[in-house]
Amino acid sequence: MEGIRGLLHSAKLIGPANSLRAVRFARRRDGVDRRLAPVPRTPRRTPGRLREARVTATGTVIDFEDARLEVRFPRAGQVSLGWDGALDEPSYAVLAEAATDLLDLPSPEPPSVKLLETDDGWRVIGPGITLEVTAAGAVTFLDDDGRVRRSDESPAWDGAGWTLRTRLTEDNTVHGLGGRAQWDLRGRRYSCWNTDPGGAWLPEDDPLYVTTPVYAVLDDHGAAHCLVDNPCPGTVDLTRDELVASFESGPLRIHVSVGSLPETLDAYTALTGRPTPPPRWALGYHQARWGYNSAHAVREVAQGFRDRGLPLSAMHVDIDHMERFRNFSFGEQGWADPAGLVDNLAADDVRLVVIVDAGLARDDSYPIYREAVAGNHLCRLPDRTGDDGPVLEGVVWPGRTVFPDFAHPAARRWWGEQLAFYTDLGVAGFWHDMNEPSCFAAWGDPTFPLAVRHRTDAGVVDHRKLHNVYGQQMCRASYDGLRRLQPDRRPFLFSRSGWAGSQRYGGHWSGDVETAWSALSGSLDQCLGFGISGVGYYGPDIGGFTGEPSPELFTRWFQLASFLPFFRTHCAWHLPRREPWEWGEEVLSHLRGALERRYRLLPFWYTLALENARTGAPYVRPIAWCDPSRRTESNAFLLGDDVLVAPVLEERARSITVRLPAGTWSHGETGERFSGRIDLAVGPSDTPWFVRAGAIIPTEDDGDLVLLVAPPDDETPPGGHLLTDAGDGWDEPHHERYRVAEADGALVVTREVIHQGDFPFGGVTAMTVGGGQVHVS
Ligand code: MIG
Repeated sequence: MEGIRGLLHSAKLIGPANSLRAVRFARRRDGVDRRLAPVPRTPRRTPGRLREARVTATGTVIDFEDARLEVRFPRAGQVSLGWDGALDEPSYAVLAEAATDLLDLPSPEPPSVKLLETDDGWRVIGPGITLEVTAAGAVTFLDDDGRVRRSDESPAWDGAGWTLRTRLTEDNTVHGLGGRAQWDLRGRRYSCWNTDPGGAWLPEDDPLYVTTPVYAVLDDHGAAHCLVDNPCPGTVDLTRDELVASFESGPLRIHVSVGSLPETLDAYTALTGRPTPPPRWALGYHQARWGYNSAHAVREVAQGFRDRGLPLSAMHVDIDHMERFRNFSFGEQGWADPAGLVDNLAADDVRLVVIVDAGLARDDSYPIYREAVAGNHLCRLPDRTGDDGPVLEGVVWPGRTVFPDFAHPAARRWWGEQLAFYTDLGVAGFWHDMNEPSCFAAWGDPTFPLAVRHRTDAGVVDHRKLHNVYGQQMCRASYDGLRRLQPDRRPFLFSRSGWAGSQRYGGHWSGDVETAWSALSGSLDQCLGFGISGVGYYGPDIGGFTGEPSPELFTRWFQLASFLPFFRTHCAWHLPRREPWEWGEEVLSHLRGALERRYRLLPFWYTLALENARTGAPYVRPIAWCDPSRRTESNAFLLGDDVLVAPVLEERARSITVRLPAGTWSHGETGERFSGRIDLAVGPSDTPWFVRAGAIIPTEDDGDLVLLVAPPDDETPPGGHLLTDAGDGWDEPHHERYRVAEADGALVVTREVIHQGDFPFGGVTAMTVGGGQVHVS
């Protein structure tokens, strides 16, 4: 929103005093940035002619007249390319460099690489992937079957900036780029600059909070997945028959994996870090709201769930819990006994999750601010000579606000220690907001001045080079802090902003998604796109953040989110209450159905979470996961490999058309068997879901493990598996595998324990999806 209308809108939201400050901030920012040296422009440069190529200890070096290309093979089917030393520059994405202090890193042997001279350049043959490099520096990527998976023109430099063009065929689709609200991204140009859209977003809005240059290009054979490992400002232009990546500065460095979609995500998360597994409770239902303004209000809501027999795993408190919007505080009024609140919730097995903003109140009476100043942990502006100048002051909820320099190792460590305030009280989870970073600015980009200096492990850089990883480094600081504070617990953390590798620290949520039917499917597209970008744990604000959903829209959103990893209702303070019983008895019965199904399916969700942490396979998978020819579809999705969900995404829908992937599928509620394209009637309580024939889905009932079996068809039965553990901690999960067979006219499931670990269930029984008898042996 621009101009006067935008100003008025934000004045209403943030109040008159902060609006005035926002004007002053924008003016000061423009002043500071006017002195910023522009990115130098020099004549366009290309690599020039190829001179020689040789194999080195780590890969291959190819020298051109005016540039050097280095090629490394981190693992089979994956290749890293860097121009002019880019592969040796520090990375926030790649594990070896960006690792959290606490991870053990394997150092792989360099793989064997062969170099062959061709008519027009060199062929570099690595494990599972071959490059054809032309004399001009164009690169074609081939898989082991000799199929072209990707084809790049030779790059071009313009001063510090560069452009890389990748050919697209007409039937390629492109997905990912962080948290975009569209599945197939072709036809538009995308900015890579993390942005708080300020207000509510709709699917057509871009950029949003997470804009990582990571994407998959799909065709009938599978995927070419690519990370452009450069956090500097850039764009990805998909308006023509090519993908044009242009960056203002920073390393020209890409990591490409080829193969099936599952293989490429495995390779991507091996390189940039496996997703951290959430504790088990985080897969249940979360109730949030901006506006729970006392411990009493929180307790009352939790009680509302208990009184009605509705399951609940966590209550979230927004900035309302803080004393004058100060991180690491509880308000003096209404929040006198936070430990008591935690205990009270714990009695019902409910956890408390708190919001943490990136900024800190600037106030000498606030001890955390004084410590941050004393420890020199805050972001600074340059002085006249370009050295460290005054501390950056922005405007956020506390009014005058300063910001930790999360790029700085000592600041990260200090920040991590502050979380003890919450963990000592028993707070179980952390919700990171405003870390794009976001500031109230009356006009222009609502973030830091670009001139802000960040003290990274590898020297001082200005905000242009750090902006996109600020949120990710905040997560790193919190995650490492939590690991130190509670070594036996798995951190639960989710963040509005992030970048490549954020999955090491936690998940994301939608941020301020608009209340609209288009945003309902937009939030599913965002989930699928995050999955391609390496982040599995995601969920939207059910009902949308800023509007009043109709009971129907709320119900459909709740039903969709009950099939997404992060299942949470949230909205802005000025809206009516949204707890499940606020909608009347009829709606409550639909919501109760979704909640109860979710909790029955928790062993399945937990298996997906632990699988995600092992292989990077997202919980929520596009249909293209099993059928690349259906890569444009995003109105239905897979959970794992064997469950298909066809959510109702349209207003007043009375029926829904579902195209089942190959084979027979059992309806999740009735057990009725279907295949191909079907039309199904849907009532207000229905969210059609199906289980693939022969699959076995772990569910639970009253402490028992219940194996849900979809009767096999003529195809080979895939069976199923279970990963589980004590619900938290770092012990190797219990792993068992199941097969189903028919014996004497009855179905029999056999269990095979692959790794004996903590097994938290009483008995083990089985039944068919429709409730029919199955024996367990
Ligand atoms: O400027 O903390 O996206 O979930 O309720 C708004 C108040 C700040 C934005 C988050 C939203 C949260 C709200 N925050």
